[in-house]
Amino acid sequence: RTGPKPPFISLLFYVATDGQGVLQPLIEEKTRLASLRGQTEELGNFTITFQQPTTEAGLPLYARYNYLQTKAEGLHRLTDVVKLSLTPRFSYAPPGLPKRHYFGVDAYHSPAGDRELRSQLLVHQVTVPVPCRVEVAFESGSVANRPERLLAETLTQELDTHAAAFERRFEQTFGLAGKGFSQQQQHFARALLSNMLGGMGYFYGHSLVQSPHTEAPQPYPAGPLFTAVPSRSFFPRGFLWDEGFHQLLLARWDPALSQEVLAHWFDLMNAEGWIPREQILGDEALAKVPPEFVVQHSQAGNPPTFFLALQQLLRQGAVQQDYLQRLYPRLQSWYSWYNHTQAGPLPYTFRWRGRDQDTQLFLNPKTLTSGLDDYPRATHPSLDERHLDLRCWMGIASAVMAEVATRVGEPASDYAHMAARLADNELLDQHHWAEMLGTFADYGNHTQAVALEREHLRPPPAGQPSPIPRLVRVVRKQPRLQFVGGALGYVSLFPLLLQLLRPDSQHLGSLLADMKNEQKLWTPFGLRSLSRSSPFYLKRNTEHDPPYWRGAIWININYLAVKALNHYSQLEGPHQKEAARLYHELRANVIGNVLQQYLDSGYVWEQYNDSTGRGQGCYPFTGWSALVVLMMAEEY
Ligand code: 6A9
Repeated sequence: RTGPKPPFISLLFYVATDGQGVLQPLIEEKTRLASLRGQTEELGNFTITFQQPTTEAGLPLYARYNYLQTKAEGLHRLTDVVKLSLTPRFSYAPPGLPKRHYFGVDAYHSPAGDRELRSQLLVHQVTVPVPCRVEVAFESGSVANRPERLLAETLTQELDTHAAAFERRFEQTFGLAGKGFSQQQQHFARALLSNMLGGMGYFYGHSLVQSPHTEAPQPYPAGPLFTAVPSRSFFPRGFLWDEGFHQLLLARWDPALSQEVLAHWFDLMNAEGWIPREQILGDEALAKVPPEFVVQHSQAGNPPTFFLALQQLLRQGAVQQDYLQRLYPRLQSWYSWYNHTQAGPLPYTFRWRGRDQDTQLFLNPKTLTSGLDDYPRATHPSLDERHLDLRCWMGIASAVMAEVATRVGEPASDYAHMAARLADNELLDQHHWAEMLGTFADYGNHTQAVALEREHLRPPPAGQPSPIPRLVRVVRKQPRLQFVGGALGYVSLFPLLLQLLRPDSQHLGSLLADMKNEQKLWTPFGLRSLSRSSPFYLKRNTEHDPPYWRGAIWININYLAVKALNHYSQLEGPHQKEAARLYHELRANVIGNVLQQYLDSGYVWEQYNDSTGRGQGCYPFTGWSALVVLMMAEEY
């Protein structure tokens, strides 16, 4: 018979141990790995069963089987071992069809030498026509006493029961059906929450830390961290300020879980009260990070968003007194670390440490510690800088500290005093209101006349190759101490975002106007990070460093904006109506776009394009972008 040959495929399932544990295969009909029993420290006893493939309707299918049982140096070598064991000598001949050859796992001879072979490896290979259905069942020893095995219909029914329970609890918690959201919208919201929950992990290992006291980076003490992550596939590790945002959502779902996560993070604090920003714990996490990002600097901060999460938990009435009491000394040390090491040049001002010092190669030296990476700051980093966002974070931190101190019966007045000073709108004006710019701003050594240009190189001596000219920064006008102009965006909004402005403040009116202005921050998809009119808007920072927080829409900050607008819409004042209007529009825009992009692409994204709304950056990113669920639920 001529015509296209029906397609067939081989599926290979690997089962391997990592250092300890045993795997016992059960082989049937000489080449079929039917099941295996295993036992490891982490998993205890378990069985894995490879059912025979069927059609989608459940009828038996022609299939060929191969298996491999061997040892490998470690998990990172499994693919090599499998590849080296493949031979093309196997044949596939369904009744009535011509015989064809395929590659199958066969014998593998581990290379000579006394290398330690840490991993036992079993491979089940099944070669079948497509479409087909293959069921692989993992059953933990703890289900041994069930009347039926957790397979096929039984498993499907169990899953359905759990899914239905999840849906009920989701509705009780967030009430989206009650608010009139469609089935599709509810489904989307449940996917966001379950992805964040599913991305949570238990990590163990040590950071590599550079402190001013030692010459080379030193390993931090090893320890555990139970945490959510920004992106399961791209950044599967803990990030400090991301985690505070994650917990705003998870605290609603399961406050005990949130408290456990926060406790883990606070136990990673060193004697000086510092918690590393990015947690790269264990070999697997390390394997995903380029070497230049591995070392954590013990003078580097990150927005203390755990205070927001704690504030949320306290409002929920979910925190036990003894938990607070045990947390309190750690909170004190953490707060004091920020207060001392990130102090600004004047009382009640703050400055992020650790900005890039090289002013020659960057359009604007980055401030990774602020979390807003390349958001434009003073062009020439100096000790005179005052950072508005950090000051506002410290305002929240101080208020939460005062509240916690009171609750645990410790002296609260220093914290309360600090909170009052940082919420004092006159002092805020003095340090950060830039009359000439008509907005709040950072202060520092700054010039707006900078650009990246191709450097001019002299022709090389005869016979020498010409070097490639780099993009370098040219400064056309010397910097001077002033408010940082040309940088209207998320940083300027912080006094509103963290609700430090009084509802009758006239500056509240101007921030609302800047928000709503399409030439500045407003888009149909959410607030862009940097004004369209800024000279830094969508500008690269170096040849190899595309714009990041220079225009794109980020969901964590949009969440803070929606929350703050909701707050101001409830307080009497001259801007109440406008705040309410913007609240409804911004909320609808952000929810609408993140949902639309999810429907179009199947993913939630790290950021969204301010001209098209398209998801961009890494994906799936079900970290803080999942805060859309709280916007839908109107839980702030
Ligand atoms: C670089 C890349 C395969 C950058 O979400 C985590 C952080 C945020 O805290 C921060 O505010 N992201 C934001 O500006 C991602 C940082 C990823 C750094 C890792 C290595 C290799 O990955």
